[in-house]
This record gives sequence, C-alpha cells and structure tokens, in this order.
Amino acid sequence: MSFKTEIPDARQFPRYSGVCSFFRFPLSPQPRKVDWVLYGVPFDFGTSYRPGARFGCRSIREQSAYIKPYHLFYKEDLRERFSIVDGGDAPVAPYDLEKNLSLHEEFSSAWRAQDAKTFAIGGDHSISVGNMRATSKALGKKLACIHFDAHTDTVDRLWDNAYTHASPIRRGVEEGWLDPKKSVSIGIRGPVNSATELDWGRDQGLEYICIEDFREKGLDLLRAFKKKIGNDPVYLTFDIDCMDPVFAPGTGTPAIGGFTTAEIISALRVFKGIQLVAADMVEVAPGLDPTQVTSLLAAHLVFEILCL
Ligand SMILES: [Mn+2]
Repeated sequence: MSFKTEIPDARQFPRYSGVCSFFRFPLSPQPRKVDWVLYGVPFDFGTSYRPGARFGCRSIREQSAYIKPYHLFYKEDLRERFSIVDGGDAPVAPYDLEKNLSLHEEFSSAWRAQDAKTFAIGGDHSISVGNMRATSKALGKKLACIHFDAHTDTVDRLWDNAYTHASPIRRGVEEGWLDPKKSVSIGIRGPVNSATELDWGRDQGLEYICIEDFREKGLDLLRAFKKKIGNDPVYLTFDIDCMDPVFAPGTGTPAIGGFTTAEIISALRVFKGIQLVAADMVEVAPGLDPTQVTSLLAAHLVFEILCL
C-alpha cells in the first residue's frame, strides 16, 4: 500500500458536504501508484432502449457518500487494506462508440501502468471493453470473467454497430481479452429474441447460470465456478439490470424476476478471495428512478466487490 487512504472525518465534515467523490475517497485525476482506482465513464450512446446511464457515475458518487469503510461481515476496513482513489472521469466521445472505447482504454492503461487495479463505473455496458482491453494487455493474459446481467450481451451487431451495450462479452471473447472457458454469466433470463440466444456463448465454452438455475440450485453453482477459476485473474462486470426492477428500477432495459438485494449480496460473497484484477458497474440510469435507490444499491455493490 503506497499511501494511506484518507476519508474526511464525518463528525467534522458531514457526509453531505464537500466535493463529491466515490466513497469520499481522495480525488486524483493524475495516475499514481495505488491499489485501486475508481473512475467514471459517463457514456450511454451504446444503449438500445431507454437512455440515461451517462448520469450513472455522478449519481453513484453522490449515493456512495453515505457508505462507511468498515465491512461488518468480513471484519475489514477498506482504508486499511487498500490505497484507493477516485480518478475522476475517463474522457468520452459522444456519438462515437469505437473512439469512446479507445479513449477509455487509454485512460485505464495509464492507471494500469502504475499497477493500479481499475474499477470503471458507467455508463452503459458498451464501456466494459475499454477496461477489459487495458487490463488484459497490462497483465499479458486472458482474464476469467464473472458477468452479472439479465442479458447475455453476446449480440454481434445492432444497426451495423459492433460495440454496443448488447455485445461486450462477445467482443471481449473475440478480441481475446476474456477466456470463455473461465467465464460465467449469472442472472440471465427471458423473454429473449429467439431460441438460439445462448448458442454463441455455449459454443465458446461460456457458462450460463440462468435465474431459474440459481433459484433451483442456489449458491452451489457459484461455488463450483469459483473452484473452476481458482487463482486466475478475474474481471467482474456487473450490469445492474441483473437485479429485479423492484430493487433497481433505474436502468434502461429492466427484466422482471431478477435478484433481490439480499440474494445478490450472498451471491457476491461466494467470490470472496478470488484474484480480482478489474471490475465495472454499469447501466445505472438515475433519471428513471426518482428515489435514487438504484444508485444507492450500485454504490453498496461496488463496496461489496472491492471487499472481495
Ligand atoms: Mn449488460
């Protein structure tokens, strides 16, 4: 740990005061040697249905102000385990999906060059490929992938675009950043466009834990996958629409019958101890949720993921 992560004392500086950063961690627009950098990617031009995820990172920053650093269940303090900063927002290229990914990759790579683990907070799901590229290139190997989502995200093209929010898993595998035989998509559910929805992924060796599998066999399926990936470096990508819209209404493509808050916390905790090297939280569209509970949940889940 290169420096001590300082958070303003909430008894002196109330949580609602000051300039907003993720979890009130120090802001550091310049890459530096830290264990983790959290940064925003305010981009949603990869959205196919209801837009608004470009405002996700700002809203998650705001809601994260209330999250305290000590994990009661793991008995660990984030500040003592890691040096963490808020790296600000990656530059974005509105209207240009591919250029946006290049800018994101460059931003993420600058942090990886300082040996920082990179946590991207979107934005829509198209942004993930930028962080996958930077991480896999920096480590010189393919990454195992834990993907929470209602959707497979293996669509080849939407209106001739290859880099939309419906295709990050497909591009990640095709471009060689993800190892499909060490990848799982958790929370998948219908209705879908056709009977062949899962075929491309299965042909690559990708594992699917549909919500019905989870309901029937529970956490054992996740434990088995954890065993399979062992000590491999892992990319965790979390699409908030894996949650039931009752718990996370603020997202562009909601799907009923998803995880409850209690279920997702248990599911994530199965993965305690994995070799997590990078992550993202995507598809929070705060304008669709006047209560902001979606952003509050996303902020808590970022905390849970960091504590893995
Ligand atoms: Mn997705």
